[in-house]
Amino acid sequence: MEKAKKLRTLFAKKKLTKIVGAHNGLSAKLVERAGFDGVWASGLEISASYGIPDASLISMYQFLEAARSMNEVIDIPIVADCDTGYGNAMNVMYMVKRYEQAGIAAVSIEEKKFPKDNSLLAAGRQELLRVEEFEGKIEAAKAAQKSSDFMVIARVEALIAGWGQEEAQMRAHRYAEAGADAILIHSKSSEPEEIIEFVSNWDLEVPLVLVPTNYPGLREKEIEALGKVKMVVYANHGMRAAIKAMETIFAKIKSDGGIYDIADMIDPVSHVFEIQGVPRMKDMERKFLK
Ligand code: SPV
Ligand code: MG
Repeated sequence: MEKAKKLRTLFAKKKLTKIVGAHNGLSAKLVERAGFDGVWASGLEISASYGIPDASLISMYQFLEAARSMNEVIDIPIVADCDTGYGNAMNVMYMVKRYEQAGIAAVSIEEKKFPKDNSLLAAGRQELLRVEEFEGKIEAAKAAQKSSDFMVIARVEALIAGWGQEEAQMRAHRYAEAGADAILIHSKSSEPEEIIEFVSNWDLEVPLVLVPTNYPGLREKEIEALGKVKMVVYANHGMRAAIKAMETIFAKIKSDGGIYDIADMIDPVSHVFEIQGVPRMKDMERKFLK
């Protein structure tokens, strides 16, 4: 089944769709192997993988290549975090064509001004577009897609920018009416009350998407009980686990003066080979290397 259709099928189910952030083939494969429904091609993770801030610094093609390399090695759908859509409505149309052609199931674009800053950044620049301009970008995205299964998620940043519940509801309504297939409502509050209030007041059929990074206390069961929320995004937890593990092992090798006491802290290379698909390659070798 096509990836966009797969994602549509997941959204049609009653249960919550759970996707996890990744930035390359390896991390995407680990998300799939862990049993999640899809991959979030995280702008934060992809930027961090270059060792640079999540601030519209790398180009659309670099983000696309990351998403494409993930998509090629997994069977679950990708929701690509496309930041602001890399410019205005024209950039959005160009972007949607390329992402859809690459087999990406959905794109998420946010109502921030280009260049953006990460939403969770303390004292980050959280400047929002005029509502009309972002409506135009959603309409442009929907006009650019070919298959009706491809999804465009509108990401509301009004709570992140501190503009309040009323503004967030108004903007979310306008984007839903402009054709968004889902509304990602983002919050950086450390308590879930802000998001719960938004979800409780949501009165359209268009489903909601949550990213509970800053309010990790809100569990899947509670999200399901709220209704209206169809997808949850665990946006960056693989990368943060990897950073911690790498920092720990590098510090230990440095202080030990060697790699003689770390075997139980790392995976054997055989596990790496297995994830890479070496056994299948060996089967092919037996068949075709003559
Ligand atoms: C990302 O993973 O890049 C996101 C989520 O957009 S957040 O970092 O919370 O903005
Ligand atoms: Mg992002």
